[in-house]
Amino acid sequence: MKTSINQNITAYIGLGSNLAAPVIQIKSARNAIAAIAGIKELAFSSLYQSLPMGPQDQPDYVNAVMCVATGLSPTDLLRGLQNIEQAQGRIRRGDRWGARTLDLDLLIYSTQLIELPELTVPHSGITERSFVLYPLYEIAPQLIIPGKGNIADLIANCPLAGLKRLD
Ligand code: A4P
Ligand code: MG
Repeated sequence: MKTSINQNITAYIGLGSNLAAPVIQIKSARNAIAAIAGIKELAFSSLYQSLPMGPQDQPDYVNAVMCVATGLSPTDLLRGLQNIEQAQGRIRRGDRWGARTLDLDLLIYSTQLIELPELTVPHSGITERSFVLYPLYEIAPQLIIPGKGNIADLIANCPLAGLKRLD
C-alpha cells in the first residue's frame, strides 16, 4: 500500500529505449516507476523518436520525460530506477552510449545540485540533449533547471537534431 511517506519533492526522470519494442519498454517503465512506494506520477510527456547520440550503428531511440512527486532520497530513487532497468532486461556491457532496452536517468531532483560518485544531478547531459529538453519543456515550460537556467532559453539553443514527436 502506498501511504504515509511524504511526497514533497518534485523530480524529473528521463526514459530512453532502443531495443526490444521501445514503445512498450517505455510504457512499462512508466507503470513500474509509478508503482514504487513513495512515488506519485504528476505528468508524463509524449513519446519522441530520436536519432542515437553516440555510436550510430544502433537503432533510433524512443524517449520521454516523467515528472513525479516523491519522498524518496535521491539515491533511493536512483536505486529504484536501476532496479527497473534490470527488471526490463538491461545489460550493462560497458559500451558507453550503446544500445539498451531501457535507460532511466534522474534528471532533476527539486532545486538540488548533487555530486556523488554514483549520482550527478541535474544529469550532466541535460542541456545538450534535444531528446531530454523538448519532452521536459512539454510538461514543464516554466522550469528553471538548477544551475543551468530557464528551460525556454536552453531550448532556444538546442536544435531538434532529428527529434520527432510520436502519437
Ligand atoms: N549516474 C550518475 N548520475 C546519474 C543520474 N542523474 N541518473 C550514474 C542516472 N544515473 C546516473 O549509467 C552509468 C552510471 O551513471 C550509473 O551507474 C549511475 O550511478 P548507465 O546507465 O549504467 O550507463 P550509460 O547510460 O551507458 O552511460 P551514461 O553516460 O549515463 O549515458 P546516458 O547519459 O544515460 O546516455 N541517444 C538517444 N537518442 N536517446 C537516448 O536516450 N541515451 C544514451 C545513454 C545514449 N544515446 C542516446 C540515449
Ligand atoms: Mg544512463
